[in-house]
This record gives sequence, C-alpha cells and structure tokens, in this order.
Amino acid sequence: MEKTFLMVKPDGVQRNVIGEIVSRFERKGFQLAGAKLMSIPTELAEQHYGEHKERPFFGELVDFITSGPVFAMVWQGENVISTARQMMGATNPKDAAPGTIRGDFGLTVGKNIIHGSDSPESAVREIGLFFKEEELVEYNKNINE
Ligand code: RTP
Ligand code: MG
Repeated sequence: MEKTFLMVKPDGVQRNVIGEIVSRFERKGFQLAGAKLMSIPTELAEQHYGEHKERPFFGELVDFITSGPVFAMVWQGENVISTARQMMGATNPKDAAPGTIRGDFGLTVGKNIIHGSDSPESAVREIGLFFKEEELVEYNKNINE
C-alpha cells in the first residue's frame, strides 16, 4: 500500500485547520496510518529539509518549521503521494487553485500550511525520519495473528 508523509505546519496548527485537513484526506478515501502533534527539534528540521540546504531561504525554513507544534501524519492509499500533492496545491499559495489546501488557507510561500512528500523516495525517507515502525498501524493485519 502506497504511503506518504504529510504534515500540518506551525501556521496550520495555529490557525486551527488540523481537523479540516484531516477531514479532506479522510473524505477522499485515504487511510490514516499514524499521526502525532509534536515540536520538531532543529536537527530533525535540517534533515527533513536537507535538499534545500544551499537555498537562501533554508535558515528561515528551519526557523519556521521549529517555531511551534506541527501535526505529522502518515496516510496510505492508491496514488496517495501524487494525489495528496494535488490536494495541497502549488507551493506558493498565490498560485494554488481554490479548492486546494494552500489555495483555500494560505497566503505566502513561507507559510503554506502543509508539507507533503514529493516522490516515493521522499515518502520513505520522511516517514522514517518522523515515525518509528511501531507508531504506524496496519489495517489489513488479521487481529487473530
Ligand atoms: P513542502 O516540501 O513544504 O511540501 O513544499 P514543496 O515541496 O511544495 O516545496 P519545496 O520546493 O520542497 O520547498 C519547501 C518549502 O520551502 C519554502 N519555500 N520558500 N522563499 C522562497 O522562495 C521559498 N521557496 C520555497 C516553502 O514553504 C516550501 O513549502
Ligand atoms: Mg518539498
């Protein structure tokens, strides 16, 4: 079953849209496999955004993502990685279509409400950074096993 890592960023938590965001993925038909409200340590933020280390906004990115609690989630389902990215909308909320999460709730690229893995490799990497195996559930496991 395909899995992705999604995270409501500190601005989304502060603006009380965790429920709204969870609800959108539930209604779409995806299954929640793990979730937790947490503060991100600086080292984890730097690892998570490692691909952007050389970018001019890296420092701001790490400061922002560690500025308050985030809601980290693992979702599963068919094509969940790319479909979740579509449901999130463009990186910059000013370009994100209405009806997408960033289009409906965000205004600026620095505070764009939600993160989502951008490829199968990123998904595996990010799920491993944020969750221990025992924090994820298996729905299809026979309970008598
Ligand atoms: P994310 O990783 O957060 O899901 O966002 P994304 O894939 O849509 O965008 P990405 O290119 O990975 O950029 C990561 C985050 O960096 C911030 N950003 N700031 N100031 C800027 O020009 C700029 N560009 C990107 C955004 O908050 C973006 O989500
Ligand atoms: Mg990204």
